[in-house]
Amino acid sequence: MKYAPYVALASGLFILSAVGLSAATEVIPNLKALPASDIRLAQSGSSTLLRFSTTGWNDGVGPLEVFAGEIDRENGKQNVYQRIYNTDGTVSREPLVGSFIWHEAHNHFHFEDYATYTLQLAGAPGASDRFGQKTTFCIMDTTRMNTKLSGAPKRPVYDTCGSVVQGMSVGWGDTYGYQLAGQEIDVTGLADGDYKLIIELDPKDKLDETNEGDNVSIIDIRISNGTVSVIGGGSRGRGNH
Ligand SMILES: [Ca+2]
Ligand SMILES: [Ca+2]
Ligand SMILES: [Zn+2]
Repeated sequence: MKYAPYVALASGLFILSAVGLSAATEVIPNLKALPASDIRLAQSGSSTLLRFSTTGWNDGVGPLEVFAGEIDRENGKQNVYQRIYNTDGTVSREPLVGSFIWHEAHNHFHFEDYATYTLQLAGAPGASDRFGQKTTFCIMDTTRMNTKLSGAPKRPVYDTCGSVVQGMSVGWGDTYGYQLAGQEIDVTGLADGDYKLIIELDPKDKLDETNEGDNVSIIDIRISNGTVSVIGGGSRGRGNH
């Protein structure tokens, strides 16, 4: 029994450190994709483009924040890390989540692998899918979605397209308007018919979120005689870059 006090002391320390760890809980964001909005056909030279607005928003418990790190010597791109905070405002961890790349047409840095756009022939998936070009984003608070959520600021926090820090606050969304470069799928020569326009956010699951299962939105559209109409699942977009 000589060593019993030491055992008691050791287990007491263990309990203290376990309590200490649980006091600092991570506040993790959650991206959600709204259905595409402002859907229209536009002619560009000899190409026909399906243009649309995209809104993703954060209904998680913490901000989505990414920041630029060092240049990756392998690919020459700027590494981007996600900053995950604790409830007490301290930083919990900063995992590597991708790259910032310079977007010539937008004239600012974009976060890679933020979203993918797919047009799928309804009833025959895979038969005639068309894809948007690689979609990159400047992430920022452009659209107030639900500022009644716990931790949601009343005003935008990430209000510029930063070259070092970008983010999306709790309760805020980021809308990319249909007129912006990249907000299109080439539908030249596509047969009239019903299609599903699918938006997937964080398709490579680089960003840590509370729910990885709500990142896809689908809207049913009909393309006929040079016009496009929504036939199900729609919503109206707000705000713009
Ligand atoms: Ca999500
Ligand atoms: Ca994710
Ligand atoms: Zn941009």
